[in-house]
Amino acid sequence: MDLVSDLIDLGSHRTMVKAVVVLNSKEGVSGTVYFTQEGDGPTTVTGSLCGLQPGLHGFHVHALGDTTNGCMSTGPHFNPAAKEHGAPEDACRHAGDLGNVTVGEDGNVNFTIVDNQIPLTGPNSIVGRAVVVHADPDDLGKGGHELSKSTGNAGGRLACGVIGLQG
Ligand SMILES: [Cu+2]
Ligand SMILES: [Zn+2]
Repeated sequence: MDLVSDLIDLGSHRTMVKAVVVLNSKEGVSGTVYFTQEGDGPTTVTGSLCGLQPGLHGFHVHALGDTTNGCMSTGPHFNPAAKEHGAPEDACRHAGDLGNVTVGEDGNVNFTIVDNQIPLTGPNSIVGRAVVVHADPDDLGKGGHELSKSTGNAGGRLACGVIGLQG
């Protein structure tokens, strides 16, 4: 089935919204992440990243689409419900808490995440905010570090980009 007939099948009250972010960094990390959402359903996140150290890297939506000072000006994790940091599957989490991506020995990762807290429309839309990939694993709020409940102690901000609408 091609894209046009897919859109028609969704009907007038179930529209498909798409967004994309291109990530880059001085450290040589790059990648592209796509977002799609049908109606009020979950958002599917499909990405590929390269140039990372093997292992786990924290992966979040940060509140601001401001890269005037690189990834440092993208603000904290997107948190419209004013909760503590957590795992994607936790009831208590920031909306932007997408957990970790697991990078292979070749420095690359391809991943798909399906999540209910990162809509592409409405008051809590993530469009215009930033995706950030971190240097270290996100401890998902459970590491006992003073930063666990705010950032997951995920370390430096290696790469980021601003989420924009896609046609
Ligand atoms: Cu982050
Ligand atoms: Zn968080």
